Amino acid sequence: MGCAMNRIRQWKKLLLPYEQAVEELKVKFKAIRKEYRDMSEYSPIEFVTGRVKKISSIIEKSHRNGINEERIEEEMEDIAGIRIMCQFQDDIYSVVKIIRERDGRDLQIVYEKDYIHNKKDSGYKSYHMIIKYPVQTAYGEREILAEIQIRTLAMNFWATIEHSLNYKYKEKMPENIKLRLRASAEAAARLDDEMCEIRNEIIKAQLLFEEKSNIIRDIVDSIRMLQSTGKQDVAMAFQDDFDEIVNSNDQEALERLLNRIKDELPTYQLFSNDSNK
Ligand code: 0O2
Ligand code: 0O2
Repeated sequence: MGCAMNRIRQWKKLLLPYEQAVEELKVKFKAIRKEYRDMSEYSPIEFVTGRVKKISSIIEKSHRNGINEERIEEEMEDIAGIRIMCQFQDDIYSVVKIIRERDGRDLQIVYEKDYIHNKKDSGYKSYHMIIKYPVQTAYGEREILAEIQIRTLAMNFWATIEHSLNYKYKEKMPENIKLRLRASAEAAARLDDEMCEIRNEIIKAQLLFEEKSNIIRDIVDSIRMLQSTGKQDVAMAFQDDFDEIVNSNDQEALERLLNRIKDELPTYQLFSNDSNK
């Protein structure tokens, strides 16, 4: 009993820094996406997920790959896993560039695997980066290994389904299912190529939407700010103007309104004076 409790504590102690690393890395990559979106710019990151490998999968993988239990931390590279999804294949390389620029700063790249240009026999396509990441723990700094997988939405759809079938059949996947999966991987790749063809059109539409929602956010914030500075009547008048045009498709009218409100805000004058210096 005591021995079993000890094992559980050992696993917990081993996995805690990985849990922290996954949380930190998720926050960092989500922040990149938010920054682009808030600036009405295109984000190569669509969404981010992360997980710590399950104890049962760690044990199974260590047996499969002949990793000694004492060497798990040095030799198992994906106990901490981050997955970054992109809309288009080109975005994957933009994300790779962003991560490379951080090499030697908050993370260290150990090596990279390009399964986009060299897809696996299964049909699997993703870009993998193995990194070293320092975590500050109650017991001091721990440097852990983590795997970042970067893929498109279509590749993610395929890989998620294929992974669950692999889990079911292990090494004994029936030949006809294997063939179908390979064919659907090709269909996913064709979908990515098609989307790439109309990439600019899609991005333009998305940016337009993002820009409009950012302007509306700024108008609402500014009217609230006007109210809090005591200019109730002016704020009410702007609110009426806003209600009139908010459902129209007239982005220029929204921008003009925002500028008129900004002119009434003393803080904005302060900012514009600063930027003129
Ligand atoms: P937001 O505002 O939706 O971006 P978590 O701990 O929840 O942050 P976890 O557990 O690693 O993350 O992964 P989870 O819960 O599977 O999904 C993480 C984020 O990815 C969630 O958003 C999901 O909404 C988002 N997500 C999952 N699948 C898709 C998808 O197919 N398309 C899109 N666009 N997003 C998806 P957040 O981070 O909670 O917040
Ligand atoms: P999880 O947590 O279940 O996703 P190995 O895993 O030993 O074959 P290696 O060198 O450790 O090989 O890593 P590799 O093959 O570069 O990438 C490992 C991870 O990539 C896998 O983790 C999967 O998440 C993903 N992956 C690789 N090949 C495929 C594939 O053919 N189909 C799918 N769906 N995913 C793949 P694990 O180990 O499966 O763990």
